[in-house]
Amino acid sequence: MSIVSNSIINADAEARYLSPGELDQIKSFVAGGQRRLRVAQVLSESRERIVKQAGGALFQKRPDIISPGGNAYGEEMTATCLRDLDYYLRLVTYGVVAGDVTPIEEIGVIGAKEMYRALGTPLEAMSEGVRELKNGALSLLTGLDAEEAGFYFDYLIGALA
Ligand SMILES: CCC1=C(C)/C(=C/C2=NC(=C\c3[nH]c(/C=C4\NC(=O)[C@H](C)[C@H]4CC)c(C)c3CCC(=O)O)/C(CCC(=O)O)=C2C)NC1=O
Repeated sequence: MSIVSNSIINADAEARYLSPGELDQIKSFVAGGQRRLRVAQVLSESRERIVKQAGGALFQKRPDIISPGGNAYGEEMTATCLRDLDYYLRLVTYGVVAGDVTPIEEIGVIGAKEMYRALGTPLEAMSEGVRELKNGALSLLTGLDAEEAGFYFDYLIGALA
């Protein structure tokens, strides 16, 4: 789940101390801690705005999904669609805090494509929605903070496409 717990599990499986290489990796994980927490805080605090804007941008690009016959057509389905965008933004904050894509993968990627196919939800539009989340999120971040967040959004965009 994170470099710390993974390293401990691996080392203990071999009944050994953490190796210098593992300690180095943990050191850089700890050194980036402030930044990751700051990024997660910004995204959490701005979640409503980020999701609303991303939804608006997605529906403008893909009016078909909210038109009759579209997967997100009708008030209830549109709300479910926005809820999914909020889910994915939340998962990105988990990844940022953990410094690892595993929580995103385990909670929101494994089995997701099959599920969306079964629901008739267009995956490329879902991925596009995450891209819009990224645009909104990165407009609130700069430098290494933006880079850090961008990594997790890019992972998800690729995983859902
Ligand atoms: C945190 C992990 C997690 C995820 C990811 C998740 C997704 C998820 N999205 C669903 C539905 C849905 N998801 C969408 C989303 C969209 N339709 C579109 O055309 C757009 C591309 C997109 C919005 C960007 C829609 C419209 C439904 C309802 C589809 C239906 O009921 O026919 C459902 C089916 C059950 C339900 O309606 O709640 C699940 C489980 N649930 C979870 O617990």
